[in-house]
Amino acid sequence: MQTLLSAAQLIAYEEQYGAHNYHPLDVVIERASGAWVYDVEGRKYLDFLAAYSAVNQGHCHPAILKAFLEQVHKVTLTSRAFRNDQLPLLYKDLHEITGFDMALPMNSGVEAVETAVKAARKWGYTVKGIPEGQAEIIVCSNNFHGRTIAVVGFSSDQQYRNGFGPFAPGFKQVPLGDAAALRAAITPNTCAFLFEPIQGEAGILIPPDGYLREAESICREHNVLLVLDEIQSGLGRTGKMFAYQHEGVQPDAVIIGKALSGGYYPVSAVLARREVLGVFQPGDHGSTFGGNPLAAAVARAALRVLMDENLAARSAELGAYALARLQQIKSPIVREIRGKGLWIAVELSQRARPFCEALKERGLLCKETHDTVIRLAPPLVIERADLDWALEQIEAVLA
Ligand code: IF1
Repeated sequence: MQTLLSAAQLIAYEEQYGAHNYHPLDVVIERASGAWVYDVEGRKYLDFLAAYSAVNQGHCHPAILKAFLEQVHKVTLTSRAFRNDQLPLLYKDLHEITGFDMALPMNSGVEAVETAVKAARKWGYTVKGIPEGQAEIIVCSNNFHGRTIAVVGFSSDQQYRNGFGPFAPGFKQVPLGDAAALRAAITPNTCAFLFEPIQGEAGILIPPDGYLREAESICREHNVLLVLDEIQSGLGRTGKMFAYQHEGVQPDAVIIGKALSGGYYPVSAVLARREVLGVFQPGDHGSTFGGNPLAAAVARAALRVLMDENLAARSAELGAYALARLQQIKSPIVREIRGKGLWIAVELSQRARPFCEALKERGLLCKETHDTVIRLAPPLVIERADLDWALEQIEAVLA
């Protein structure tokens, strides 16, 4: 549909009638393709956020569109009261691609996080033998797992929590990368250690090499589930299908979302060993939309694109190139540049927002995180020449 209103008018509507829980850059996007987006005034921008990694496959990928359109004409929603012909195929694909025994589909990322928390607690009671009501889950400080009451309740960021309590008990925080703190936090009632293998919102914080292996062995030693939130780090972003593969660990459960649909539709899932997801009995958990045939068809196509186009390998190659080039920048305001795959943080000694504004003026869309970090996360399908152009813009604004 052609938008006939000006950007200014659309922004005015949004400010007047929408809740102000965001402070977006003032670019009003009307359409997109691959790594490029186009605003209502016909300007084009290279997308260096990729909807927080939900469009790793690029915007409006034609293969996902085809699957979406085919399915939307057949049946979109059956509820889980009945079976549908798409969900079993998604289960099989997820099993074959990831190796996990079972999956449980949900919609938004945070719903899948809640699902993993429920599975871990029930596993704690029914398998590990923790006394009812006593299960503890260890999380990391500076985590970001979503916005529900339970999940913001175990955030360390005051803005996410303030004004929203009371919160669910049963969560403890340890710093990411600190194996001794993890070991000290474990009690006989600990059922799981839940964390992002690379913390996205916290500023693309990468724990020291070997930490995942150490966390895995501590969890094994104490019969604690290793549960990874790969909603943002997974599905190719860091240069592997999953970030945990960089260290060859085997989590008990992994949570995925975002790029599981390539941006067409909210689709998330918990993947786990049979012993973990096996705790759910009929009626224990569910969702009206989770596992619907449209979501399943879209997710299958999105996964197929990741595999067919080797997007994880592309992320590794282009990411290593971009990181090396950015690290050449000599600028007094650059504190550190770090990243894995096409997921790079430029940490400044001053506020990042003005630089994101300046990059927007040059046609490059980035979003700051934690005030001083510019995060770079283009769709993994980005062309090498477009990446080069973007790096030139970043070099120019930092010079
Ligand atoms: C927002 C951040 C990114 C996530 C991980 C679970 C979820 C997310 C590791 C929840 C969601 C989002 C949500 C979005 C902005 C964004 C974000 F800056 F807030 F932290 F990506 F960096 N686990 N991340 O990153 O998934 O329920 O949203 O589908 O504005 O809240 P969801």
